[in-house]
Amino acid sequence: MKNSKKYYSDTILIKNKKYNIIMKVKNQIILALDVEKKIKAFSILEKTTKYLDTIKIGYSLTLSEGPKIITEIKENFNVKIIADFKVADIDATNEKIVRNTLNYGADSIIVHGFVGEDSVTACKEAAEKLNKDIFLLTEMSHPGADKFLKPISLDIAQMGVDLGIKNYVAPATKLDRLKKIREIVGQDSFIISPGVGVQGGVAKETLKYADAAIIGRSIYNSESPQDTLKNIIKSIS
Ligand code: FNU
Repeated sequence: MKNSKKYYSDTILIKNKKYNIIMKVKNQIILALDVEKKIKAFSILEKTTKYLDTIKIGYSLTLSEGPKIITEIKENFNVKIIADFKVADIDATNEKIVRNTLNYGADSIIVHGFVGEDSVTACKEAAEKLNKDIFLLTEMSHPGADKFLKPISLDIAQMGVDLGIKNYVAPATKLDRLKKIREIVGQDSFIISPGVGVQGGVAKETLKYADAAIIGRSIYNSESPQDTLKNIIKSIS
């Protein structure tokens, strides 16, 4: 699909051949639903799913409500779920984490790259067996990532390319880095970018290099999540 600005790919296997299914991220915004209670999560989703169709959930919600929250959200809302579990273990353990998470209904899962090729490959293969896909985390958005992750993040992106990974996470707070990562992974890859809003990133700037912006607190902590979301969408169109 040519317009990589609006889609991320999901790999399926047909007759042992890999194909990329293209999934749309509505309005190029992914909601990071880092609330801790189901009631709050559902309330935010009720207010926002008119304007978005992809959400990211992480440990905040899954540890307090249990992993079945993934299934429950899928049953009640028409959204794609990216599980932000930043998987970073040995290959055998990674395989179990990815398989279980995707079996709960997540459409995709975020995986750390710094653990290396064998660990990442285990995640990729586990996802592909379920006709799903992973996002490879290259560099992170917070200042502390500059010390250990920044020196290796471009190598992580290159490793992703070498492994045939199509979906990446790269920071909205460090546009020079995001740009470099885009150059490495190419225009056909799909980059989602956290750090817009509270962490200082700006959606419009981020989307010059990324395909979708991940936004959490600015939306779910605002008095009117739907108005905030509408304003962000207006700012990027
Ligand atoms: P908000 N997140 C991040 N930086 O912020 N997955 C990264 O480098 C990264 C992430 C997540 O600041 C973070 O955990 F790889 O409230 C949170 O869920 O907009 C979201 O992106 C940002 O949330």
